[in-house]
Amino acid sequence: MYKLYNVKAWGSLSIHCLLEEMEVPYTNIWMTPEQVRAPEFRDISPLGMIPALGLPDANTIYESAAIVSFLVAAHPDKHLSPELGSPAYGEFMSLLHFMSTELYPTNTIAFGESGYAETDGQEAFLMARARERADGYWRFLEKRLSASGPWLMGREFSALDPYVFTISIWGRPSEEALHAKFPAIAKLAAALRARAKLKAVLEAHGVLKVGGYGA
Ligand SMILES: N[C@@H](CCC(=O)N[C@@H](CS)C(=O)NCC(=O)O)C(=O)O
Repeated sequence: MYKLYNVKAWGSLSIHCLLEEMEVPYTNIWMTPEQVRAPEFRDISPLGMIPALGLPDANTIYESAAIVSFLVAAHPDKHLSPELGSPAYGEFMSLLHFMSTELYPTNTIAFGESGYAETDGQEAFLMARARERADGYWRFLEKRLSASGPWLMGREFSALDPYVFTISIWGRPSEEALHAKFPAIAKLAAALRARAKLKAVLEAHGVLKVGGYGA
């Protein structure tokens, strides 16, 4: 059985949604930010980060994109990605890695959590530049969704959708403001919130309603 190390409305939300959509057995381990930051947690997740997923053989994997890739490859019968190795799978992987290596960390900096700034002025500068860059990334996703939505892979819901949804709830200056700027992202978020399999999870993370993260 999988073990999900989970913090409310943190990056583990996307994996939590994926496990629910897949209907595979897992144990959910709710953690506080303090528990995540405790040195002992690094024995499980070496960078001290969420999400981390314990595998049935007791190894734990980390990095959200690696966890998504692992789960869709381990459970191809759940159809939460295009067929492994197909051209559409290549497109899926491009989007997944774009989101994990560009959008996610840029968003973290836009939040004021760069870890690079020494002064408030530097932090404000970094936040403004990161928000601008994140807007460009959202525009790219918005364009794709407007042309071939409602989901990131078109008509088929996939593991990419809870992933982008999770980043969108952290929208800056707010989720509402992100939705006002990017209507196709707002539409995806509404459609995801309407999925019966995800309601309980979203409720547990406090994000069933728009703006739940900042509330
Ligand atoms: N590259 C990592 C980033 C994960 C990440 O930034 N996680 C944040 C929560 S959303 C975290 O665990 N932060 C630790 C902390 O704030 O102490 C991934 O994609 O899994």
